[in-house]
Amino acid sequence: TDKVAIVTGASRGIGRAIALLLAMQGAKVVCVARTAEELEEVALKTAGLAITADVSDEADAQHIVAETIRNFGRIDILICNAGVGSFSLLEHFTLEEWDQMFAVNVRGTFLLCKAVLPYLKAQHDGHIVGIASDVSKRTFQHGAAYGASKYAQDAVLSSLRKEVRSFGIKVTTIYPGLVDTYFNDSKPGNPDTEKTHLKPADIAQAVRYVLEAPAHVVVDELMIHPLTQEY
Ligand code: NJP
Repeated sequence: TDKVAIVTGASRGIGRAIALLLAMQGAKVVCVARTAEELEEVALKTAGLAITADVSDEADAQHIVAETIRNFGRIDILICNAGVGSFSLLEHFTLEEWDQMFAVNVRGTFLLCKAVLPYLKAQHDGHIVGIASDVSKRTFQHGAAYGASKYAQDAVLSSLRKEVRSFGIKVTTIYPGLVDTYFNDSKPGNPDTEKTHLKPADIAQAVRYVLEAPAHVVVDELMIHPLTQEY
């Protein structure tokens, strides 16, 4: 493939694994995150473009898309992966934490989708893949803020799917269970999570599967859990 793909949250965890796999398959990858240093390492490995940006900022979202077009002339794939989460009883959440989860998980998805759409529509082609969560579809204690943001992100993506189908644009939402990443201040690779969590590469393989569907097929939704996870 010689496709051009924007991957948000590409510096670590799931986004990094997606960026590496897409690059291995020959895609030109635009790697986005807020922290330049980690991002440069991934951009080097993917021989792609690193853009330090905050997906929750409208000017940054437009900049990501403009730079992609300036460098590669088109956009085929947008992976809305950047996300944050923290967990506590509702009464202990601060307004700041609430707003931050909605800013990155919901506004970020909205802004990036909005910014790429004119290009995908003009091409009459393109694929948006959102990394949502299994908790986009169920509630749990300590998850009021994160869960609400992931329900909202899911609604953004599934509304969009219905709006763009007639333009030849696919929208896929992936709902992972536990994945061994840096999410919520965790550290991947410790022996405890070996059996209980998916690996970022497992999600990257799911992304590959949905992207490789024949032209007439769209995978709307894909839920993926570790076999051991109770939910
Ligand atoms: O998390 P992590 P994951 N603008 O922390 C970037 C969902 N998910 O890979 O900006 C731009 O290792 C951040 O870079 P930096 C989850 O909700 C996960 O697990 O420098 N980029 C880093 O590259 C999320 O949507 C699990 O801090 C921003 C990346 O995002 C997605 O999977 C379960 C940004 C985060 O890497 C990837 O999370 C589930 C911003 N404003 C869903 N804010 C799980 N891990 O168990 C953050 O159901 N980033």
